[in-house]
Amino acid sequence: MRSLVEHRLRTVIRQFQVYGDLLAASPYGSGHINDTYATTFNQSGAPVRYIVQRINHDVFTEPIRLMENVVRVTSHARTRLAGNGGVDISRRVLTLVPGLDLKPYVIDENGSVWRMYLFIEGARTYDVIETCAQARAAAKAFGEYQSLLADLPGVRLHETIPDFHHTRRRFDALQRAIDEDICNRAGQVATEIAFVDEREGDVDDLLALQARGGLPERTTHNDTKLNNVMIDDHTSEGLCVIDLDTTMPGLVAYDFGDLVRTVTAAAAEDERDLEKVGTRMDMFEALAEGYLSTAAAFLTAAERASLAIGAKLITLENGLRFLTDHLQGDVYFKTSRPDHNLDRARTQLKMVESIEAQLDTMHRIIERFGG
Ligand code: ADP
Ligand code: GN1
Ligand code: MG
Repeated sequence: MRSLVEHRLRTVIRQFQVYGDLLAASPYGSGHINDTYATTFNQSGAPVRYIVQRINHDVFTEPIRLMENVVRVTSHARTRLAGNGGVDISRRVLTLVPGLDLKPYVIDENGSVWRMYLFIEGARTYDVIETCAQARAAAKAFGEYQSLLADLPGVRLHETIPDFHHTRRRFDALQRAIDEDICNRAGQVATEIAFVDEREGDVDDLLALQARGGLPERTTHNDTKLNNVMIDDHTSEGLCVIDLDTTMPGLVAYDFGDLVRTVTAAAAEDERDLEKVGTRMDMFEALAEGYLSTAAAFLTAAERASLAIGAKLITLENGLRFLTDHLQGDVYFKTSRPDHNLDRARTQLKMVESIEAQLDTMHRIIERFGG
């Protein structure tokens, strides 16, 4: 007998405009937020795959507005790519499959919002980087994504998570979690709390610069971790930027920074052996080269100078967020073992230390590639 979950999934899938018989559906990927499934249909005798996702509405409280953003962003990127004479466009930008009512999503009986995308074949995402060439390719793709969205027409995109990268508010949220200590875990993380407290002044760096008008607001991705870009299996190029839920107004420094956080890391985000954790400068160099090859043309001098700071701050921010979630009882990020968020927080703080030690070199490398 099929499980209730599978039954619900099949019921939702039937409401998308897709031909053929559903052959299989199973959980897919290692994202921390949405529920992602790979599904396979028999279409005229050939298996064709689609991605189906349930949007996490605890995290994204206005999923319909979020989908409005996704439609605008993917339509604009598709038009721009076609205008540039691009080929293979359905592998270079996400394509939504509409519901039977032609809406770009389906709402299930529990009120959850689901979407379906064409499955991008012949490409994959990586949780841990393998080569400098992949780093260069991933960064080039995110630079191009920002560049494609630089002339997005119409009103400002919805902020799908308000204050998503407001580092001061992230710091304050951690302080509240420490004060409340609802799971009685704060005693266990005194070292981590002390580390973060020493850096309190830093959390305002980019916020202050932006408030003074020193950094422009752009349309940014805001979740540029390595496993949010598909790398082509054959050409190794950064083919398609995915996970567009947080594409909204933001600072380019955090997009570049999250690449540094996830790509230069010598170990996985949840590695327990901190001896293995640190930032690798060969990877950083590849990122700077790749990113600036597509982004340098539209960046201001102040933005270029903010990139390395962005790397430090977004890594600190992830450390703050994982630690906050640990103290609050693991309610935000998906976890699969006890102390999972604590392990993640520790790697992030170790990465912050490593980035701090190499900040001057990072600035010099960025200058070399067009800063
Ligand atoms: P989350 O918000 O949970 O991180 P993602 O949108 O990043 O969800 O999807 C999770 C994983 O599913 C990705 O890392 C990627 O491997 C895979 N994936 C997502 N969309 C597609 C797609 N259109 N084609 C192929 N794989 C995809
Ligand atoms: C989440 O959705 P995913 O797994 O790509 C999170 C990011 C964090 C990241 C840490 C919407 O990204 O902000 O940096 O985990 N996404 C959201 O790995 O909170
Ligand atoms: Mg993702």
